[in-house]
Amino acid sequence: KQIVFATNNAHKLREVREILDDTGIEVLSLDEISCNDDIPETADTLEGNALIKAKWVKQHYGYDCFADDTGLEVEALGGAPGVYSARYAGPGHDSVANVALLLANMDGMNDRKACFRTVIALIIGDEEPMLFNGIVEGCITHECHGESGFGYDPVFRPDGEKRTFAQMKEEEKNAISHRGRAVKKLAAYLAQV
Ligand code: ITT
Repeated sequence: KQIVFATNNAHKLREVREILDDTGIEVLSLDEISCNDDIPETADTLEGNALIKAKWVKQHYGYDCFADDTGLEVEALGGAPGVYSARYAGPGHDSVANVALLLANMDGMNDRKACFRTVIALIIGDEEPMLFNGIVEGCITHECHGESGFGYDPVFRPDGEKRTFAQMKEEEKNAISHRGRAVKKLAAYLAQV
């Protein structure tokens, strides 16, 4: 089975391909369907943005596809940055700036509980879109640890672990991550359609 992953994030693509490696599902990138659109993510929920991205590719390119919208929700910040995780430090700023702002905003805070949440929207043929979610609970560290992964990985330590996601191998992160959990639900669904 071939399916397009509607993402411009090369790290997400890599992780998802690794998770789906032994399933017989072939994941095509936007590059491979010659799509380099900057899809407007204007919704104020993860579900909404995942649906916008998947519907865009279905409508404009005709492919069966799925999209991933992910947010980091910090309890003591009232759930921020949440759906705005990609633009936390403002438009045009990268993950390094987002992470620096998060650590600055949490300076002196003892309650560092947080979770990563992924919502995947899937569109097959002319069926109604399906949603799959994955969540991992953890805490925000006081400084960056580790070099692997991407985004907020250097400051997120999942519960029950001594290491941040950025200190883990990709397979270790995938085994417990928000995205790993959502993609496994997606794979189980695709296996029976
Ligand atoms: P696409 O929309 O093209 O898929 P994106 O990077 O814009 O890619 P999101 O809109 O879902 O993705 O934004 C999520 C933000 O959260 C973004 O800043 C990522 O760097 C970060 N993020 C997403 N998944 C993450 C993960 O597994 N670990 C750490 N940070 C992550």
